[in-house]
Amino acid sequence: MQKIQNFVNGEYRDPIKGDYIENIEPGTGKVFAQVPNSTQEDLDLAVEASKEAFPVWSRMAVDKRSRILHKLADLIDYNLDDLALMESRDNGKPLWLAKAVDIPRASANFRFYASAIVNFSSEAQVSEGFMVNYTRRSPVGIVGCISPWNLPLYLFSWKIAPALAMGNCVIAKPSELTPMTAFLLGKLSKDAGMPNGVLNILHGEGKSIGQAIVEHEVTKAISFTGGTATGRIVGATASQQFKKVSLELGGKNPNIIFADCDLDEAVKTSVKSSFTNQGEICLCGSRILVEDSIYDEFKARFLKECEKIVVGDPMNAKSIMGALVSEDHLNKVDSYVLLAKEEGGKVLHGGNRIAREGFYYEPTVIEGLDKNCRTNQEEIFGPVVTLNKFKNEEEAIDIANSTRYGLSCTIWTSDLKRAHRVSHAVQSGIIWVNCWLVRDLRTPFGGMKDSGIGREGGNEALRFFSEPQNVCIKL
Ligand code: TXE
Repeated sequence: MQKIQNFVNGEYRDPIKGDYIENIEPGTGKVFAQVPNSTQEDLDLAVEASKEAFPVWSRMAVDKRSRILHKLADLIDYNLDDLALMESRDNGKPLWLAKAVDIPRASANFRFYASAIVNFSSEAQVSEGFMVNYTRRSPVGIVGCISPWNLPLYLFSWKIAPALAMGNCVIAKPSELTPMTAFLLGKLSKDAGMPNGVLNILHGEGKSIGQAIVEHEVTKAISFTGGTATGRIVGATASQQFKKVSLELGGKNPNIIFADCDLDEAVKTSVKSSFTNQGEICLCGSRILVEDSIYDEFKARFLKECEKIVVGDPMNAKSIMGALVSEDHLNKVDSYVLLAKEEGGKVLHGGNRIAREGFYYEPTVIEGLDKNCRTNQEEIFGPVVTLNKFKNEEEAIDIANSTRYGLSCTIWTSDLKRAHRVSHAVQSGIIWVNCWLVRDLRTPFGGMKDSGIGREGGNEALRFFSEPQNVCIKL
């Protein structure tokens, strides 16, 4: 049984108190590793290492920092197969998906920020003959990065890459459900030439070591991705010390389909936006809103495509969906389908656990629910979508905006004016028109309302991980 370790001050270390938690493989339901359940003593070591490393890393020439991050991206590419296998075994997602998306995106995240930092500039204002003002953007110092289980290395790297590029030292905690790729990243960062103590990776439960990272006075900024309930706790803790905090939380994203859309494309992409990664992506379009004139046709075509979805062993190339991340999460998803039936919903497809070892659930489609019922209001975060119809644009926008979330929205229409009009009326931080999950890393990423605060991505993330200072010099 593999016992993974923390990565502190450039070396792998056992947890000081010797406490471990079991890591269960979703695809089999069996324990496949032991994960450190780190404590304050482990954090103290990471803090000392970060403090020691900060002067060197923050003052390192930007192009040298950039080269180290480019090298790390190369090493991720070179180790793609091993990383993808660990990602798939850890999370339950199909191996082909980890190979095609998760690991390449982790490499792309480091490469993007390795480039962005050498092109990053700040501002100066000159009042001729009177004064010069310039904004100095220095690293914040030591930052805490806490990431979730759904896209483990993808989102772990999405946080730590800009933080490192900006010259900060990082104390990072991956989800205790999916620690393996972050564990492997430690060695790769050392092989890339990153000085000891710049990146420290602590494993363990959120309520203990996660909370301790947020509470520690040395972490000056916290970047968190996870559930809205946890984000509320993290935000409240960080604000006590006036820390910078970025919260990328849950979503209950509308997928709005107008009668004038390219229906073939809308159906094909809606299957992906409903069930990719077992529906465990905060950007999934879990509420499908269809203009009533095409509702029956869309429903028939969508259900026909759902029939083709193979749910199975994540290691099998034929599996379109793998396993849900844990037994708890499987029970949560199943409880929402039971709730949907109680709320009057009709299950059109799926709606059942799959009787085999591991945590498998059928892709599930439910219609006939009111927009305000819990099933349409709460984030399920699994392979469950609801179908609703609308009469006109106003009703579509009203339903879309009827939840406390505001992360993303997809709009299917051939009417350009309508695309802009509806986009501007929907309360979501990210809008896709006639596409889904198309990403340009320069764009600000994040949500409104209960989907969080702050924006990741592009220069927004570099600014988040920097401390602006205005210097005014009288001429
Ligand atoms: O997230 P948690 P979970 C949603 C989704 C899911 C729900 C719960 O609905 O069902 O959140 O998922 C750490 N201080 N999303 O339980 O609890 C924890 O160890 C500091 C959407 O995985 O939010 C983990 O590393 N850290 C989301 C991370 O926070 C704490 C993706 C996320 O855990 C902590 C994931 C604390 N007090 C879940 N408590 C998205 N937006 O993509 C926990 N953690």
